[in-house]
Amino acid sequence: MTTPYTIESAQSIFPSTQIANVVPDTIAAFDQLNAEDQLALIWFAYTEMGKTITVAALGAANMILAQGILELIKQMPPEAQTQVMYDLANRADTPICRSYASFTMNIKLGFWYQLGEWMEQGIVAPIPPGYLLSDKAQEVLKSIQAADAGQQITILRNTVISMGFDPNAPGSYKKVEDPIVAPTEIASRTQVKIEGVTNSTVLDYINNMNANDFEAASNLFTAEGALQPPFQRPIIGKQAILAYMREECRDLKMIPERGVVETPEEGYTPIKVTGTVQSPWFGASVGMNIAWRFVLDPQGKIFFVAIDLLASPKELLNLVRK
Ligand code: ECH
Repeated sequence: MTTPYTIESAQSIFPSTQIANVVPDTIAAFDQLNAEDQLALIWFAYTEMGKTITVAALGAANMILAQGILELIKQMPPEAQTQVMYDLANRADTPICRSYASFTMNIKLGFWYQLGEWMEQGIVAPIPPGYLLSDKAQEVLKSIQAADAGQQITILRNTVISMGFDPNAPGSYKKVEDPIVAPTEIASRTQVKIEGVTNSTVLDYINNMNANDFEAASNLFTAEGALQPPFQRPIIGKQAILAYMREECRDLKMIPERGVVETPEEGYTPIKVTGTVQSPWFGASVGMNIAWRFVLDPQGKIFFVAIDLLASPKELLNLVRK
């Protein structure tokens, strides 16, 4: 049987959606900088943001795995501490860089959060006071400053994720596993309302994600369905999607606002929804403007969904089909 969509063609539904290109552009420029500049730049960007991290997010990450290495770094002389940080930024092949690469996203973020605290307290070598960024690094810092808060934390997160030395294929999800989180009890779950969308698959998807019920959320996909996170390639297949959700989707708060349902083509229905999402790290203090672009199959299963980080809040109102 022929279907009107392939995963590739589904990627370009709702083509007028404007995504935050500042994120990949800034990351590409950041990657060109030397390690010293990279670390100092992150330090300036992070401290300037002045957004407090919700320490609950740290508790949820399985920090035991990083604790040994953090203690090791704490005991080192300052020059060695600085060297470890340079190695991480340079993706050098060292034992610490290999361990770091095996951490889940949340442990990597928790690891740097801890080092940042210690740098501030003088327990770990700080960025030298008065450090002067190169002209190129200044430019990168400026583009981060010009981005909105959701874009800024995405840039920060992406710099952290790519540090260390990963001997496996990038983006492989056979990491050290986080403990599986128990879904919210049925009685305490929230039910979203989306202006313009009453489709039950879409509502179930959001409600299950908000309840950390990743079994149920991944079961809404077709066996070979795909989920495409912002600036990433699609993750294909129900099992891979479940593994991804367990690692990266814990305690997200999705607040969809409005959407549009297109007329089905051979039973396949494109649906676009816009709204915000909050991460456990920054809670309600940073709402990321996003779009979900779904393609549902004739049985109402998710054949494809792309999540886009939007270029501007104005994009929240863009429900144009073509
Ligand atoms: C210091 C200086 C030296 C170097 C470093 C430092 C420390 C940096 C630190 C940075 C911490 C950054 C953090 C960033 C957190 C970002 C979280 C984001 C979350 C986005 C989630 C989204 C979810 C979307 C999705 C939806 C779905 O429907 C499907 C799944 C999914 C300063 C020491 C390094 C400490 C904590 C951006 C958009 C809606 C795709 C997940």
